[in-house]
Amino acid sequence: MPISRRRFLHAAAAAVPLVSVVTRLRAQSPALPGRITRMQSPVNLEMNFAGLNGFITPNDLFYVRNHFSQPKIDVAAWRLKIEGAVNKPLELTLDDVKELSVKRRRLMLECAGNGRVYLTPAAKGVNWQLGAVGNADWTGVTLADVLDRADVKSSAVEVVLEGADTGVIADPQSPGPIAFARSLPLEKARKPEVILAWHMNGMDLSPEHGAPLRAVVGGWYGMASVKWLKRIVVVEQPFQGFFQSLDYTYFRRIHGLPSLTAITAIPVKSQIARPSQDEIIESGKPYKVVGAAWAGEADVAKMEISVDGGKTWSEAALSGEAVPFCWRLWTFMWKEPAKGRTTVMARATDSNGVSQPRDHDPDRRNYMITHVLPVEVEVK
Ligand SMILES: Nc1nc2c(c(=O)[nH]1)N[C@H]1C(S)=C(S)[C@@H](COP(=O)(O)O)O[C@H]1N2
Ligand SMILES: [Mo]
Repeated sequence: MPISRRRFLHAAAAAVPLVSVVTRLRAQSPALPGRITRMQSPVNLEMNFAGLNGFITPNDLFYVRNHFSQPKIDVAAWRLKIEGAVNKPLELTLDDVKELSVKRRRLMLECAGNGRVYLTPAAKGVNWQLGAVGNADWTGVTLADVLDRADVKSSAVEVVLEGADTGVIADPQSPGPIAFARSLPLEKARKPEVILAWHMNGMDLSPEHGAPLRAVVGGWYGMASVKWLKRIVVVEQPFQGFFQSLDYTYFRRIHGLPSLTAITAIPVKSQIARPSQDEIIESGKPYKVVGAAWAGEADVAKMEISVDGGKTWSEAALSGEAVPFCWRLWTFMWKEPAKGRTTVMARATDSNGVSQPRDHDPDRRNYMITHVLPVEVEVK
């Protein structure tokens, strides 16, 4: 059960010694509520992943990734424009958007730089630990329905999503302020897992998560899920914007030639929520190792844990049913932790038989960090 701030404050106010309140909360979840600030301006916040305690990430714990400062939007004046290679250009109010067929989708988001702090040598970019990932219920309309209304021309190849936030990039210097924008090939844009949402976990989308309307692109890294959506441009040539030709690219080998390519789908990955680094574990007592695993457009097929630094592996239990484009929680009972220092590791395998790599592939630059991460603990 999630620990609400109110419960925490209520217990504290009831004059229970704070130490015992904290101990009790930690017994349920080792992390107290709240996010970790990674950058003050623009605001970048991550969840404390050690506090993972449910399939859905509460809105106020859900990470925030901003490249520019949050735009101020007057919803009454706001319009969504759909233009470019369409037969019927549109300008929709939020109410117009809501008139289309309303869909609910459970989809997770992960920043392509999640886990960057674990790269050696230290990499450029926001130094996320494990918390730039979350899973939510979204309410909106499919991008496909919006595109159908605009009647896309047969010459179209991609759909560019443009946000209302703008800023100047220093390195390399941008031609003045540019907007955050990303494109989707038409094929992905028309998939049912791509929606334009105004509700997150049953609540109005908050300004930090992209109000009044944002894209959520299931199975792809977070940069595709453009917030504060203001314009959809259907194009007849692949888009080469900053956030997919310079930022958010990796080297794909074409006949041995490394070629900068836009990052898209999330490869298989798992993260250990508990224990965390340097946690002290009681010897001889069963310890429940918990975490989450995900696989982008595929499913998680197998989850394995090692409590001896990767020498031997045992299968962990996947909880519940697989929900497409969401993470899957897992648990592993470590029956008899033996005294000493040891390393816990987790490794997921997806439905295509692909497992997490041992090491970070340098072709991925400072993105797509999915290699197995060791968690060192002390058993006493
Ligand atoms: N307009 C706009 N959309 C954006 C971004 C942004 O900076 N501006 N950041 C992207 C990135 S890199 C990620 S990981 C997700 C994060 O969504 P969240 O802040 O709601 O968690 O939003 C994406 N959409
Ligand atoms: Mo991101």
